[in-house]
Amino acid sequence: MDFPSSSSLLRSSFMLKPHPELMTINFSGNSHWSKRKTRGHCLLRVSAISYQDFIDFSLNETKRYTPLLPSPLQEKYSSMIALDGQTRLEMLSFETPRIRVLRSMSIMGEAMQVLDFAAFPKPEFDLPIFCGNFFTAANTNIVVLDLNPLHDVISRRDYKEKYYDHLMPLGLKYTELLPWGGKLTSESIKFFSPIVIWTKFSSSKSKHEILYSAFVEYYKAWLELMEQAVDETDPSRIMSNLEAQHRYLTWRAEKDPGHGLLKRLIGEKLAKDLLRNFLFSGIDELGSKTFLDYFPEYWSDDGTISEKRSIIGKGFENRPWDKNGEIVGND
Ligand code: BLA
Repeated sequence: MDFPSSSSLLRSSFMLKPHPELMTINFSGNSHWSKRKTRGHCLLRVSAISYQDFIDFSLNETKRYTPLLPSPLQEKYSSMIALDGQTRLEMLSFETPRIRVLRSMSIMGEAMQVLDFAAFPKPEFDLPIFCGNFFTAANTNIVVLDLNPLHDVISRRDYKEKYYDHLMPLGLKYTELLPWGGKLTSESIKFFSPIVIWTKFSSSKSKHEILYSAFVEYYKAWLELMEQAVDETDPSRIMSNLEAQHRYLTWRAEKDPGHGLLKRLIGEKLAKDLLRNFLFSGIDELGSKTFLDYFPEYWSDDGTISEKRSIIGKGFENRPWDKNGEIVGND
């Protein structure tokens, strides 16, 4: 089954001149957040939601563990204004002795706020990849927060035990507060861990506060793992980490659900460059396999990569792991 890259709702909120009501969010409560009254409701503008606190926290917290060094990506990627002339993209990138790339991209506009934050370990470490992806538009928030497993948690029980068993209570706490977001591209599930937070919600002060504390706790948990990690010296294990990370980068640079929006924001050429050389940088350096080598099911009749986002289709109406992090599946 194929499906459009993004809903007409999201397209209209970006492409058309935004209707004032589409740019606001129902909100009731007292806060310092920017709000205005319309027809008796307190409305919170999308542009009043900011992911800056998330970035500030993560950089300050990382510095408590390790020196944050500038990344070579900084020179080329810092900020951009989208084709609409008002939406702003901000990029930050660093490295540390154990982190190959620590980077964030935030998108700030009247119709959307986005954070894409990731930490990619050096190949000597089999650490999970930290992944915080938050998309906020007028009517919805789409959230993925996870310590994405580098190796398969189903076939590699040792990997699940090493990194996730002790984090299950943390995962359970937040997956109750931020419930499963419903069906998603089935291929994605293999890139997710048993503690993944995949959720959708309408904006409210309390939901955004929960999301912030989930991000803080997940990032702290990841930093602790990084601190304790022992670097691998066996060349075959380093190679296996390298290939697993390359496969992950190859998948996301080609099929991440945010691509359509990114292309509309900055045009196809710049979007491709940003994806391959900033967001998922390492594709050209960590390995030489192609997308079709890793995912041959995407071959199309003319020998190119199928444009479908998913070959299997959407699945997983409910959370497919039990409280012990065992896959139960419920496609
Ligand atoms: C939607 N983003 C989604 C969805 C997921 C993710 C699961 C639901 C749609 C689907 O089923 O695929 C996120 N999927 C991920 C992540 C991984 C994965 C993080 O496999 C990691 C392995 N989202 C962003 C950014 C933008 C963005 C940077 O992170 C925009 C620039 C937008 N995400 C975005 C939009 C949608 C979406 C617009 C709705 C698109 C749609 O449903 O077609």
